Amino acid sequence: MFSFFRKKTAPAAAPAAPAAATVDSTSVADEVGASPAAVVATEAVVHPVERPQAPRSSWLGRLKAGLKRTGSNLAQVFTGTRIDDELYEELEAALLMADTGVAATEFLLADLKRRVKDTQATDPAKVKALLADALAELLEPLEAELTIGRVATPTVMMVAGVNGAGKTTSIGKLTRHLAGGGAKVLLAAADTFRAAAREQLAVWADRNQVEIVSQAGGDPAAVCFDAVSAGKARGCDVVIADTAGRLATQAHLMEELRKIRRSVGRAMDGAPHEVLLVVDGNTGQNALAQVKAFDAVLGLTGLIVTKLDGTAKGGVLAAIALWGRERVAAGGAVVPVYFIGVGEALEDLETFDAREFAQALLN
Ligand SMILES: Nc1nc2c(ncn2[C@@H]2O[C@H](COP(=O)(O)OP(=O)(O)OP(=O)(O)O)[C@@H](O)[C@H]2O)c(=O)[nH]1
Ligand SMILES: [Mg+2]
Repeated sequence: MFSFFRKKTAPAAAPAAPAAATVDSTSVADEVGASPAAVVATEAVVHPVERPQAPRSSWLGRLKAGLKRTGSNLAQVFTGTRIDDELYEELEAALLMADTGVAATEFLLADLKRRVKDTQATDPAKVKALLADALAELLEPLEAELTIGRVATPTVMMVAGVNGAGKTTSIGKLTRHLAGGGAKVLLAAADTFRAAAREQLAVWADRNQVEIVSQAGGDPAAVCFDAVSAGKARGCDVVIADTAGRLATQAHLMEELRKIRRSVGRAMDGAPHEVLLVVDGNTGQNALAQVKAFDAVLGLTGLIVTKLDGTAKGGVLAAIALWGRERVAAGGAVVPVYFIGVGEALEDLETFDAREFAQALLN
């Protein structure tokens, strides 16, 4: 089993990959109704590259800087000397301003009041610490490590999200960590319509020296089928499909995602093993709406929340966590936040830590 973001050193030498150059995908194409996908960049596959990892503390600084405004708005609430209705009203407003949403704000306020009562706190500064506890506890179920090779090999991941959420960039960053850890990665450019999208993914594949399956203007489901078949045939550890951005309201495009999911399942039993949604942390409550809508269509297994280094307010994570609780209460599984994005560079992807996040938010 492979576990990422824990493993800092690359293995000594990667076995040379077979120089497979084509995918025999005639039957594939027949099945999903498209011509075989072209395979590009098929040199020796895994070259674990040891790049210096940014220390976690500097990453946390960027997160804190991104969430600064929320932090100072929330901190302002606790500068008085009394714990009274006014404090709770100001806190409610600050949480709503931070994109926490009505339900999660109500949940946090009720939880906080309970904690204040239990601890008989009298100092607003103590209430702030109790809020950090309440928030960390709410967010805690979102913490999980993405593992590969646990269920099957290759581990097949499908990545979806609205336009510009940061899917391709996040895949590039993730690939870097996977390849850096010695995993053999294959990327599938399922955004077949835009040449720029294919090229963007190809650049990430090139940088990370991994293979990519890509095809101009073809059927995204066929490309993914071919990629998974190639991943199996070539002994890859991971296959990651980068899909085109779309709104959850575009029914035909959501249907296309379903089709991709199905064709991946036909290429390999049990695949996709991960269905990841990438959401832009700046989109506030809209991010929660995206999570719900994509989950309803695809059945999500994890999230990547990007752009938390910018003007994001961060509260939406609490809203997502509350939604997750309801999902679990209804018999579903947790949809964890595997990673958060805190910048555009390769190393700007980190695992989600509830306590750190709560502290960054209440900076
Ligand atoms: N600041 C910041 N920018 C990011 C982050 N993640 C992605 N971006 C930027 O967001 C923009 C869009 O990223 P893409 O990866 O192309 O987004 P996408 O979801 O693949 O977009 P489409 O394929 O067009 O739907 C790029 O300029 C990225 O550099 C992040 O964590 N922080
Ligand atoms: Mg993209």
